[in-house]
Amino acid sequence: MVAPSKDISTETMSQIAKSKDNKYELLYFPFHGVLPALRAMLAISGANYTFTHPVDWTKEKPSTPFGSLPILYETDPASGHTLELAELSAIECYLGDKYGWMGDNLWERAQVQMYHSSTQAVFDKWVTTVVRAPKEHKAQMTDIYMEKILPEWVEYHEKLLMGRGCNGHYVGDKFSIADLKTATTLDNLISMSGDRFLSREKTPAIFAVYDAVEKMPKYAAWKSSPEWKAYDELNKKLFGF
Ligand SMILES: N[C@@H](CCC(=O)N[C@@H](CS)C(=O)NCC(=O)O)C(=O)O
Repeated sequence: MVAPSKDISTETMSQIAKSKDNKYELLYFPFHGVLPALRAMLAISGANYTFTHPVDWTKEKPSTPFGSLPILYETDPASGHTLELAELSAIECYLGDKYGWMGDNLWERAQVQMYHSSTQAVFDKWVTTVVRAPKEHKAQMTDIYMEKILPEWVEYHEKLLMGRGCNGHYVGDKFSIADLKTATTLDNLISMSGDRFLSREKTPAIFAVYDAVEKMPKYAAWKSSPEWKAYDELNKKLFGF
């Protein structure tokens, strides 16, 4: 865990944030958790980055902004100054802006955030309703998720992507963090529900997004790396998906 610089102005921070030559450290637990899209963003960015894990989380927690992970540390090699950014969606949008994955204008950016947020929500609901449910309510909460929450996300996203021409993108004809969030979340959703709701036959438009992301060479390389597989293994062992 790098110590963030506290004695520099927000103007200096903003200058540092503009550079693509900075070194990133992304701190999170050693499983996928909520990070598949964020880790993939760094993996495909071409940036200089490392993925690190807490050594003793109980001790480290109080010195983090909100007592939770992920946190992105970004160090400017010239000055040695380090910026610290917490909160998953804030980090994803920040990197999305930096690498051109937020659409091409203000309205497209808002649309990208809208689709990204809807998909993040369907995953977060799985965590809050099912993963964190007390043992005696788990089956009931799983039913609620499978009968209502997931099918609703599937139905609405399939319909809107069909309406956009089923071209593999949520906004325009360009890759964005909305596409990436759906592709990475789909791995989890399929792991939870098999082909009950999601398949190339039932949801071709959602799969067009998935396939477009999977075809990106840097993304494919990241997903077949030993590091990705180690996160996947621990995720399945701890959470079953
Ligand atoms: N609002 C935070 C929530 C992140 C979160 O829930 N992190 C969990 C892991 S997925 C965490 O840090 N848990 C450890 C703890 O709360 O002590 C975000 O979006 O980044």
